Amino acid sequence: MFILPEFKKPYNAFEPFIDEETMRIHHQLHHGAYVNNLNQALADENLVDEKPSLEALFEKISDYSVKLRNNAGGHYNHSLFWTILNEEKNQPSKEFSLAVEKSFESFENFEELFKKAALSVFGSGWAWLVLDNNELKITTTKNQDNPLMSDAHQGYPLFGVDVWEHAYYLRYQNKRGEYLDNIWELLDWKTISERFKNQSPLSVPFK
Ligand code: MN3
Repeated sequence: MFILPEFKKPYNAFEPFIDEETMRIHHQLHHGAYVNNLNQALADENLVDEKPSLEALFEKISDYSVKLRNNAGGHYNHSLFWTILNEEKNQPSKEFSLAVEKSFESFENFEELFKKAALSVFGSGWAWLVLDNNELKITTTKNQDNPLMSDAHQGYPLFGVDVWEHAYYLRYQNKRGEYLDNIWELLDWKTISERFKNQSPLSVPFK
């Protein structure tokens, strides 16, 4: 069974950019529900004994139910999201910075393009920076879809930003742009640079 990863910081760690109540509800209730519903969906499809990884499920995602799709995506997306937020600012690696400049000319331009993409998501979804054939690209997905899903084939996600209203509504209401500007202050460039270097599978807890 998948289990909800522990939240490794106090829920108020990202104040004032993301408020404590939003973080608590987002982790315990939203992410918690994705994990529970994913376990149910795996049971419904007799997949529990196989103990498939999230990446293995994504490879054959169109073979499975919508419930499995939404909740496997929800579990991966949120597990990744918590790891790429850090209230202590850090710097990207040289290799990653060069790749950003190669694809987007400058970091400032990258930030602007990312924000534009994230604002363009109609309704609920995610904006992503992916690595596709050694090239950085900005993409978006609807609902809890993930760039690794076989019918999306967008590449390996270096980081994603949750643009569901539940990620920001308490503090920002309809001001998604302001949330995006502020979340940029929290991105953990060290972790993102490591994902760029290693492209490791996401580590998620089981019991
Ligand atoms: Mn969310």
